[in-house]
Amino acid sequence: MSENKNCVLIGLPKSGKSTFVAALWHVVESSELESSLTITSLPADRVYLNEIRNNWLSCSKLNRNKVEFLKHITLEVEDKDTKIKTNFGFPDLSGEMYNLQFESRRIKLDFIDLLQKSNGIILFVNPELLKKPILISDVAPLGGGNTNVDQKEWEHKDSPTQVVLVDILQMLLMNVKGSFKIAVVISAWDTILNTPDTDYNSLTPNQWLEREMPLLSQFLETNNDLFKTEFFGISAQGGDYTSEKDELHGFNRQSERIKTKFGDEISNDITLPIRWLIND
Ligand SMILES: Nc1nc2c(ncn2[C@@H]2O[C@H](COP(=O)(O)OP(=O)(O)OP(=O)(O)O)[C@@H](O)[C@H]2O)c(=O)[nH]1
Ligand SMILES: [Mg+2]
Repeated sequence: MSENKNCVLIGLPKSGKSTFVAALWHVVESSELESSLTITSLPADRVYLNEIRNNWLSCSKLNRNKVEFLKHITLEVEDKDTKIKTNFGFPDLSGEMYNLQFESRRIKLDFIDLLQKSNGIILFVNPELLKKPILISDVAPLGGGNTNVDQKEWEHKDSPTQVVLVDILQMLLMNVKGSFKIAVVISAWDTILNTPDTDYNSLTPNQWLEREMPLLSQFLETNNDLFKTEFFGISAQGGDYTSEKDELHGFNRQSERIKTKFGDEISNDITLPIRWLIND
């Protein structure tokens, strides 16, 4: 008998959700590499999974999912060590929907239903698309005076990424019960590994979040009585599809281009966050 576990993938547009799903599906279906989880039966509906996987294999960017998009995916997975089987459900959703949740401060009932059936979430952050806070010192020197910054009406889309994510998490967490887990995935981790600054490219995912998104990091830390948190740096593509395409195609086994940083360790195992979410 397999246990049922569910999680919701959360992240703003282009945060890397669908690319993660595409790479994960390739890894578990192809069994090219030994990973922590394997699938024990194929899901009935594989059309979407195969479509995004084909894009992933040919190093082509995925289309952004539209607001109303919701693709239910359930995989029956087995843990390599414990041999425990789990039916793991995780719908792929549109990042635009989360933007709308932030703007309207409303969550649809069917989304609340998804959350209440879930044991956790995977929160995706794309380090390439961070909107950083603007410091008061950058805008107006003390005592006023001229500034070179254009003045304009504030809009929701001007909010720093970490403010939006904390707001979304606060709304979501009001609707969950029992023990809950948050796996934070910093996507496009290759962009961090490829920077020449050795202090930066050697950061653990947790240290990266503390440094680049302190509000989100502190929110997760202060609320650690409400949920457990773990941090993963994942390069689901393995690199940039334009400038590094030849190198990415050069891998005999495409699963080898994936990189996962967990603590100080780097591996190809993209299943690690799922395994952490599933295990008690
Ligand atoms: N360099 C690099 N870029 C990545 C990686 N993963 C995703 N990206 C890029 O990030 C962007 C968004 O990827 P998606 O997976 O489509 O993002 P999403 O969260 O599904 O976006 P929505 O469907 O709009 O919610 C694309 O431009 C990808 O090429 C990676 O591992 N490395
Ligand atoms: Mg998507």
